[in-house]
This record gives sequence, C-alpha cells and structure tokens, in this order.
Amino acid sequence: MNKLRTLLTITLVLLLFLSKAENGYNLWLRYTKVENQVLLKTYQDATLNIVILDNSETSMVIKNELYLGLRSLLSTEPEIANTINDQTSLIIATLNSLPENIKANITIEDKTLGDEGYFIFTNQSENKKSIIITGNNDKGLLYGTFKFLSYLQQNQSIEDINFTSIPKIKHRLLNHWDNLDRTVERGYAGFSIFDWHKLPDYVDPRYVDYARANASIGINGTVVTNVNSNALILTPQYIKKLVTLANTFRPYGIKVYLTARFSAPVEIGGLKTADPTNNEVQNWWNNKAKEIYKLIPDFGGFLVKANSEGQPGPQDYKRTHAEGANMLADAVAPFGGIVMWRAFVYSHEAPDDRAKQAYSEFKPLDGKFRANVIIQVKNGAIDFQPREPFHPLFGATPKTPLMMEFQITQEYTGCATHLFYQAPLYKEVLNADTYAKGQGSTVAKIIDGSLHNNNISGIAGVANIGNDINWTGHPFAQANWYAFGRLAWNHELTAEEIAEEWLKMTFTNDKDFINAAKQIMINSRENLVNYMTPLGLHHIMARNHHYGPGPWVDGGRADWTSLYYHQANDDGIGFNRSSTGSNAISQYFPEVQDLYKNIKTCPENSLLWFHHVSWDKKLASGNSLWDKLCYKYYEGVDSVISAQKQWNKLEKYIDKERFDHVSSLLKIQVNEALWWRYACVLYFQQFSKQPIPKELEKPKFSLEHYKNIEHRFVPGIKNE
Ligand code: GCW
Repeated sequence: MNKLRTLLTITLVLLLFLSKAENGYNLWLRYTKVENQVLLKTYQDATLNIVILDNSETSMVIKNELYLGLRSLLSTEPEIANTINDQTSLIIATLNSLPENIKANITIEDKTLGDEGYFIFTNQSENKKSIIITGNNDKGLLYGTFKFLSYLQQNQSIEDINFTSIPKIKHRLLNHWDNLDRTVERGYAGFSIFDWHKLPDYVDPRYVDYARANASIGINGTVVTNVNSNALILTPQYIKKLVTLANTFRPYGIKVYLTARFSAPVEIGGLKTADPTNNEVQNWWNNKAKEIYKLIPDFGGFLVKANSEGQPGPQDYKRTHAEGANMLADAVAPFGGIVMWRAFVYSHEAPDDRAKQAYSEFKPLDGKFRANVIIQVKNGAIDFQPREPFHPLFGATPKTPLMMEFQITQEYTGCATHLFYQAPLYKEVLNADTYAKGQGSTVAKIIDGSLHNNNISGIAGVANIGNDINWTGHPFAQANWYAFGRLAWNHELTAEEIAEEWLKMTFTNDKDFINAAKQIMINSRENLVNYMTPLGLHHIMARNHHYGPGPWVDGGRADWTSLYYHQANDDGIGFNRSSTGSNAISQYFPEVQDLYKNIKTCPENSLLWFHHVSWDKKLASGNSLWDKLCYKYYEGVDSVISAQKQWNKLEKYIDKERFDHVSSLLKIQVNEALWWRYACVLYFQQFSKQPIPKELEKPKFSLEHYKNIEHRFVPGIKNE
C-alpha cells in the first residue's frame, strides 16, 4: 500500500514536470484547463466535494486520478473525503456501499452492470444535486471515473448525466511483441517499456502511466512478451520480475499474461520431450502454472504461437493444435486462467494458398478445445495488410470461441512515419457480415460471443508502444492505441466518434481544429491503401522489414515474396482465389462467396485479392484495369498532399512541438507515398506494357532507381 502511494506521488510529480512540454507523454490524459467548464457552472461552487466510499487499492488510484484530473481541468483543488455531507457533489461508491436513500433512486438492475460496467447519474435528494458513479465493484468505479473525466475533458454537458456502459468483450488485451532484451519486434517507437534488467526492484514510474492510459480506455490485460517467445520468461528469476508488473497493474484492473514457448519443458525443464501427450510434460506445465499463480493469483494465462514461422509446437510430435492447447489449458484451468492459441499458421512446404491454411487447420478442430481455450485470429487471412477481406475462420467454428487480433503497430502500413488512423480498418472488419447464421452475423458478433453464445470472448491489439517520449513514435499513432481500446470496449462506436474524442482530449476542443483533423484521420486509411496496395493488392512491401515498396521481391520462401501475391504477368495481375484458382473463396459462407466470386461484380477494392484480371479488362468505373491501377496510385499521393495542406492550416490551434512533429512526418509520408507510387507503377508497367495515362505526371526516375533504394537498420527486426 505504502509503496504504491509513493509510486503514485512520484508519478504525479513526473507528470506535472513532463506536462510542461507538449511532447505527447500525457497522451489523451492531458487534463488541460477547460474554459467555461460546465461542471462548475452546474454546481456553482469553487470547491468540489468528492466522496469515495471504498477503500481498495483501486479506490486509491481513482482518488489520485480525480485529484490530478480535476485540479488541472478546473483549476480548483478538489476535496476528497470519506463521508457524505451537504456539500458533496460527487459520490463514487459500489452499489453495495451506496447509502439506501440514493440506492432507492436507481432503477437499473445492479447485476446488469457485470464485473466491469458502471453507471453515472445525477441524484436529486433534498434540494441537493450530486453526481454518482457506481458499479458492482471497484473496476467499474475506475472505468466510470475515467469516463466522467473524459466528459469534462471534452467539455460535454454533465447536466443530468445518465450514462451506463458495459464492455461487450470480456478479455481486452494488448499483445506486446517485446523481447527480454528490450528490442520490440515490429516496434517503431523505441525500445520496450518493460525494463527486465532492472526488474523486480526498479519500478519505472512509466509502468503506472501505461496502466493509467490502458485503464482509461478499458484495456484489462497485457501480454508482456513476444509471441516469438523465449522460455527464459518462465524461469523463477523472470517470474519474480513479472510479479512487480502484476502488482503495479492490478489496481488498474489489468492482468498480466505471458507467451508460452512450447518447447520450454525441454529448454528450461530438462525434459527430453515437449510432447503434449506425455505425462511428465503435462506435469511440468501444471507445476509451472502453480508456481506462477502462487505469486500472481490473478495471472491471466498464456498466449501461444505454435508451429508457425519456425516456432515449436505440438505438430513437432505429430499432435494437433487442440492437443497442444488443451495441455496448457488444463494447467491453468484450476486457477481460472485462459489459453489464447493463435491461428496464424501456414507453411511454405504446404502446396496450398497461404490464405487457406489457417482455416484448413482449425476448422476440423472445432469443438475439440477445452472451455478455457480461445483461438486468436488475425483480422485477415494473410497478415495485417492495409486492406484484407475478413478472415474466413470468423463464423466457421460455432463450438470454439474466436478472438480478434488486430495490429496496432504499423508493420506493413508505414511504420512510424505515416499518419494512418486505423479505426476505419478495424470497423470495416468488425462490421463485415460472415452470414454464419444468416444476414447480420457480423465479425463483431462472433468475437463478442453473442452469435454463438460463447462464454468467453476476447480481442487483442499488437501494441505500438515503446519508450519514445510520446510512447508511439508518430503523435497520431496514439490514436490507434486509443481506438483499439475504445472498440474493444464497445465495437459499436464509429471511427468518427472515436477520432473526435481522441482529438479533443489530445489537442483541443476547438471545433475548427477537430473537424479538419478528423477529416485527415478518417481519409488516411483509404489514402494509404491507394498509394500502397490499391484494388486488393497485398504483401508487396520490401523484404523482411516491410518498409517501403518491394513488388519485385522474389527468391527464398515463395510465400514471403511479392511475386507470390500479385502474380503479375503479361496477361494481367492478381491472385486467383476463385473456383478456377486456389478456391480460397470456398471457405466463406455462400452469400460472401456470391459477393466476391464474380470478376464482374467483385467490389473493386478487393478485386486483385480474389481474381487475376487482364490489364485491358474494363472495370465498372469505366477504366481499364491498368489505367485504374495508375489512377489509384496517383490519387493516393494526391490525397496525402492535400492532407498535408490541411494540416498546415492548423498551426494556430495547437502547440508548436506537436504541430511541427506531425508536419515533418507528413513530409516524409508524402515522399514515401511518391516512392510507392512510382516504384509500383513502373514495376507493373513492365507487364502491362501500356503507357501511364497521359494526364498523370511522369516518373522522374527509372524502375532501377527505385529498386536500388535500400534501407538498412529499419527498426522492428533483428538487424545485422
Ligand atoms: O506479421 C508477421 C510478422 C512477424 C510476426 C508474425 C506473427 C511476431 O512479420 O514479425 O512475428 O507476423 O504474427 O507471428
């Protein structure tokens, strides 16, 4: 308790110090003074009397956050007490501890709020109005408090506030692809924030701010190690280090999880095998789970990448993914833990289209997993591309819960230099209709468990967080962390609503700024698709680091080359996944097949994903495929240039530091979009053998020039 208090004080001091400079450290929790604050107008007193009727560690966190928030937002010192009196204007208490006279005014069934939901309302008793934040337990109070603060931050009216919120998805997790040496796979914001070397004794105050940020958007779990995992994390020395993180995050409602290396019983356990059907192996995992839970009673469980890209797994012993997952599930089940088993499996030795392999592997295993296993599926069947049709596994396993894996970090989407707001991408996938149980069977309903009545549900985002002062490298990349959390809590929110909230809390409430910046964010997704991979193209990035264009990438493993994916030749371009090709389309329900199967009616934005199309083919929009491809690449660049112009008009609204930072990155983005456009158009022109439409600007350099651009030491991979 005392340790935590000291830590919170240090954080407060650090925050006050750091908040002087607008370096982005405070994320969306800037709490700058809001003029004409409606709260003060409503309550008309300079002092805010707050009562928190709870005594848990989480209540202490709530107290600190309120103090920090209100003090800066309203420039007034709130008084925080333990008993209600005539002056009390805000009461934070669980339903159980609320005074009877207030409880009597609550019509909502308390149990409908679940473990994490909250209810904020205005209570009128004896001429006195007060705001009540309540829930079944202190986690709900914490989320409710952050919501309340966000109302003030956005200067929204809280007059007669009446707001209930319950998360739609149970496990809302960040996945850190962070290594124990602090490098971050596909990380573009510096090194890992987890300083294993100094743990368990040094508690970086940043851990607290990380927890605050996550709690403020409802994230309730974090997998702190890379899915390409190191068995070392399961040794007593490292488990002890993990205890510190678990203790620090617990008051914020955040559980820690680990990635489990399947071969750990051999690597650190001294066994000869990791075969999941071997008793000694099962015992080893059972004991490992016991050891962890003894120190971390609320440990979340394991995330596993097995038999994928060289990772060990049950198939090394001719066992199925279900046998592997169940062994781990049995180990953590007595303690309430879960196993998140990834479906990201494909093999270059398999002759089949990579897009089909996960479905082929997992669909037959439906119903064979323990109740505490959830299969984690990437949003699309290849790999976090700027646009992919939804993964065909969604809806295909009615007896097995599936969780979503989105990538927040920008591996294929410009690393940390491109302004790319991902909520439109997330929403496109969540809203996609799988037709698993007829119309309206959206991906969202599958992952929230409602379509198939699963009792476990989850969503994960591969974090874009590092130790850069602003956490995410690009100031706008913070919005992707924020949007992920908000959608994990409520997938019905729109990309626009989320952008607006984030902009207000991160920059300013000025309407002109919000409208312009929101437009830049919303457009950024389609712009990026257009200058990188229009019309359904995918995976044509440079080799290995995936930074910049590489449509020419060939040699080595076929399914890691661009030629495999774009299939450009003299006849045309695109991957034929229809019934005359790999027939990947057959993995979807009939209505979805109908949407994509016909080259004439397939939506243009997914055309080359499903079809090999001749260069001269007339598209619905009237252009030939070749011309359309060129127009799209040019349109992408033009829109980034206009985003840049829009941004440059916003200088007067915000601080110079962040304005300049974004401006410089937009310069890089414009240049890189041009690089993408010319490299791709010139490369594909070799096959189309047609001129670039004459009204479009001619490339300044030859294809050779673009092919020779080489980037060394790109972050996010093991560089040599
Ligand atoms: O997207 C690919 C990445 C790998 C990553 C893998 C995965 C962690 O290029 O770096 O490994 O996916 O998701 O397992």
